[in-house]
Amino acid sequence: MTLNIGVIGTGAIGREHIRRCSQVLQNSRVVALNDIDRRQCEEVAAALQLQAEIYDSAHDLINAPDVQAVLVTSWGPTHEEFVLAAIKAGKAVFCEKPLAVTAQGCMNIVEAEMAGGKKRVQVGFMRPYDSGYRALKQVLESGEIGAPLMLHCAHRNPEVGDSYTTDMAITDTLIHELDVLRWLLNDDYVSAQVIWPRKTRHASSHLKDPQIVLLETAQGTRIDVEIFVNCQYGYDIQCEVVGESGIARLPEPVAVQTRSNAALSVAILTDWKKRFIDAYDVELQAFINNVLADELTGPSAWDGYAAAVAADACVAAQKSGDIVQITMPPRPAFYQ
Ligand code: NAD
Ligand code: ISE
Repeated sequence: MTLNIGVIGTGAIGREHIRRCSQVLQNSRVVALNDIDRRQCEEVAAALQLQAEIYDSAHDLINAPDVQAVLVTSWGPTHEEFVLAAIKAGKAVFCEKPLAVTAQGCMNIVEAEMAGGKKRVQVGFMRPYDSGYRALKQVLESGEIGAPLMLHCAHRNPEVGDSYTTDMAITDTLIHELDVLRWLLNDDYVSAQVIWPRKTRHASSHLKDPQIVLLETAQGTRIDVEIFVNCQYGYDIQCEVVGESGIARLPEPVAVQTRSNAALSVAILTDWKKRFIDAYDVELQAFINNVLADELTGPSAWDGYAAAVAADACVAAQKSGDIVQITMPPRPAFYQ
């Protein structure tokens, strides 16, 4: 069986996912494309030799009879509208992070999905599909290092464009840690605080960079995440768990070590697309398989909501400088 997919948004990650769904993964075919910039769809279709219909309206794509599942890879503020439309059309939808730009927007999706009585949404949180994070979780669950007491994490990008704003460090960047750490610890956040180191001269005048987010979980684990989006040297994701009787670290991506010119070196990646390339493949293959098997099991609309609630608190903490409480309603049985 082959799943016919329609993709809304043919920018950076949209193109990556179209390539995967049409050239890398099993049992999928991209049959429809939409973007507010129609030329981009034409370019992608030509570059990948796709036989895909190009729609001028995302809603027409969602409702097209031959589109069985929708990938939403457009700009964040459009996600809520397109995911709600896919749910209404009774179609499975894979939505890139963030599920919606506010917690209320995510809750609207949760409510619509529950009202429809069936899970149709997978959020594009790929890190739980990364082999490194999976191995780290296995160590934690084995009990080898005891209970997790503290986590020291970093999310570093070499640079960002001028349109990147201080709150995007939370809603666009930290959101991955907000999801994966909650999954890793099997815990929820109860408070957030943001503190500001000296600003780098490489950040644009309106951007505060770096920043450190301090999180506390319901079980009392303390987490610090450094977000540094103009670090210059590479795309670097770090996660160290300090347990009662040992330390566990996220493995580095595989890279060849060289000895030359009187130096011992290992290259550091610079492109986020490469750092989690396998995880993106695995998450989307899981989505395709699960839609075909009629049972979604990946990061859910509830996970999207939980990350958004924490993100809202972090943005409030950025603005106030205070420790902001994070309160989640109980998880509905639908998402157990
Ligand atoms: P991008 O700007 O390169 O692409 C976004 C595309 O959406 C553009 O082509 C734009 O024309 C299109 N678009 C905007 N409004 C639209 C509308 N109303 N209808 C149809 N198309 C519309 O951005 P990107 O880097 O590809 O990011 C897209 C989404 O994917 C964002 O939500 C981003 O956070 C997420 N993302 C996730 C990851 C990840 O690691 N999971 C990585 C990068 C981006
Ligand atoms: C980007 O949108 C992503 O989602 C990447 O995974 C992330 O690392 C980067 O910081 C974001 O800008």
